[in-house]
Amino acid sequence: MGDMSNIRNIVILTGAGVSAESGIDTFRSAGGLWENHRVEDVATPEAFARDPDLVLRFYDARREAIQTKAPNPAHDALARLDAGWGGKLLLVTQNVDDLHERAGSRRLIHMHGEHLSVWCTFCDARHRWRDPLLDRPPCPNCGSPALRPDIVWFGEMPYRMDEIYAALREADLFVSIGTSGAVYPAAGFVQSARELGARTLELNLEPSQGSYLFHECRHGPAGEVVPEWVEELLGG
Ligand code: BJW
Repeated sequence: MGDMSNIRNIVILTGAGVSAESGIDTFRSAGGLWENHRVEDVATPEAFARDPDLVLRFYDARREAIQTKAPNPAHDALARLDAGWGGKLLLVTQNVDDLHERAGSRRLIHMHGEHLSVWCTFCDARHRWRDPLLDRPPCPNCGSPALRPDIVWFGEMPYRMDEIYAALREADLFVSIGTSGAVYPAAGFVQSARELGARTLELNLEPSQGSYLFHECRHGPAGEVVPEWVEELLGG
């Protein structure tokens, strides 16, 4: 990966491809999650207002499913990097599963929310949550039946953007793993990182639509290319 001796601060962006080998569907590939659902029918605030049962059923099923899945060697490697890297490191995930934290990653931001969190639209509280929402359970804080998935839908602001851009400003290396680069603002991080002086690397199964924006690309399954890259970085 060229000269790595000057790398101290790292920002890593992950997407659905990092969890694919754990058996969690990606969004846009053939056979992907959204082949059976139109995005605008399930992943917008308008869809939730129009047909809350449809949206809640969709998320109840996925919340249940992720609890039966386990981290794969890509998650494990990123957790080893977090534990072993002396410089700054921030793992920004677009994923709403909890496999990074179950693998042991600590310096982690879920920019698109989490399946295992709910948000009360009445009192604004958030709670850890594993059960279905379809039967409208009361908010543990205010008692209102107003819980929704704590997921960032289209048109909503992703979480903790100030912290993410602050980390990008300090980054010497930006690495994008298993994401198609189709959804903004995450898809724009590579350009921001480059403009701010970072080296940029893509690890993905195949070239993404933004591959040309990276200094270097490595293609292959995350469960193989991520551990290889992490060992290189920790060993070097
Ligand atoms: C492997 C692999 C293996 C497979 N190993 N790799 C025009 C221009 C710019 C922006 C916009 C625009 N029009 C609208 C917007 C904004 C919009 C947007 O980007 N839309 C695009 C469709 C154009 N963005 C937003 O609305 C965001 N908010 C925002 O911009 O706020 C500002 C604002 C506020 C108010 C008004 C206006 C602006 C919010 C985006 C929220 C995204 N949420 C979702 C859904 C969550 C719900 C759910 O989970 O159901 O998050 S979208 C969905 O896509 C999910 C993901 O996190 C996200 C990214 O997908 P990802 O991870 O890249 O998955 P895939 O499937 O696309 O790719 C997988 C990749 O892995 C592939 O490349 C495979 O090859 C690879 N792969 N197996 C390695 N084994």
